Amino acid sequence: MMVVEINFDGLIGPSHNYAGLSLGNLAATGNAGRVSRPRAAALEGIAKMRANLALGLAQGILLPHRRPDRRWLESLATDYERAAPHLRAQALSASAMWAANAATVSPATDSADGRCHLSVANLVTMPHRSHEWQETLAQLRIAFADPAFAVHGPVPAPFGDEGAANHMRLCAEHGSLGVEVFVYGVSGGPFPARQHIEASITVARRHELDPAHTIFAQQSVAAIAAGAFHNDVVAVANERVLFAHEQAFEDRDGFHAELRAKFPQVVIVEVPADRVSLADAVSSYLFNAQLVTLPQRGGMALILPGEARENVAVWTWLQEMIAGNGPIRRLEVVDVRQSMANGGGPACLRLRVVADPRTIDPRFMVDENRLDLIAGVVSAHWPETIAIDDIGDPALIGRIEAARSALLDALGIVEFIYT
Ligand code: SUG
Repeated sequence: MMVVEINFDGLIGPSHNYAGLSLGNLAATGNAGRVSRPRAAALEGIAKMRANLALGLAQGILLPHRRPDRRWLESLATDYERAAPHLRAQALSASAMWAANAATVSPATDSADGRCHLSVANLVTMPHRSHEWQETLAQLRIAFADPAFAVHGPVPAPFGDEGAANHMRLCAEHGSLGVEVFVYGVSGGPFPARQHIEASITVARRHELDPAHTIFAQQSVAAIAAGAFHNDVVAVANERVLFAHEQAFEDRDGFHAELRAKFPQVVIVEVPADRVSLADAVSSYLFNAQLVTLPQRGGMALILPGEARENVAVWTWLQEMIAGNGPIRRLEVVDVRQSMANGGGPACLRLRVVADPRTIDPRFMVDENRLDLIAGVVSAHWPETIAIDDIGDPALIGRIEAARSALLDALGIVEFIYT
């Protein structure tokens, strides 16, 4: 069995727009009303997947959901044509692209039953994301139908669960026993805490994790207030490395001590607040990088958004880090500007699953040829632009629905409906 880390990227859907729906996500609220470019957005995401393939990484894909979500509107006793403007925008959002919020994943080695567990995230805090889980779950059930996996439904409301964006795993190598870190927020600041400890504990129990290898850590109140609506905006882990901002965790010292006790090999690469402020970390998405182990060359690379290179404090710090002797040896810069303007960086766009690729439905794995096919559909069918005033235009809605159908046809995937 060949167990590797596979990154499943959410393909950016044809309804990608800037409606400013996420309170506490400064990029999304700051860009509200801007004209979006769904075709360019999806092609940027595809280019990122190609760059990861070129590094020798295994790459999967999750598909855009039906938008507008007519079933959701029906459950609210309305339809797209008659719905209030805010409900229309919430029904149309392409937010399922941020696959780091699709589910929390525990590899088979960490679970008492020896299966890889996936718990779909309920995303209940934000209305536009609260209706994602049904189609995500339907897809996960297809992609991970093999008995090597256990796919779980959502944690019940009102306990907010935002999936892998608030979960990190440290291990000697991907296929060995890991320590899983669940990061939760506490309400009371200016912005909502989207991950509740009750949800994190539920997921850990369902995944049959060993408490000796599990940590629950509170995200810092200051980080949420600075716009880090998910922990993956201020920290990322890969194998034995934790890369984090000094102010990411409420009890930094206590968390480090527990982590060192449970995983003595850990290497903590910390960025001091006096070198990079929380504000710079949030605006540059320095920590929303994909931290990956390079299969061909060894060592680790940080796959960063272009915005990190544009921030002088961040780029200077990164240059010094690379010149040193740390575990992160290489910086790769990708352009995901369209997603970034809604607060989604390279790491938000992907869900990591450690598994044998042969146990996954091959329609959810991609190589260059399959990406060519997808890029062809995107170029032919995705709208070039969406202005916020267009979202009531029936012609645009027809185009969005037809674009997604064309993609499913091209990939040979029948509609995934949650039942
Ligand atoms: O949930 N933005 C997303 C961004 C998610 C980023 N994911 C991670 N950090 N893993 C969110 O806030 C904006 C959509 C809008 O306003 O239309 C949005 O949902």
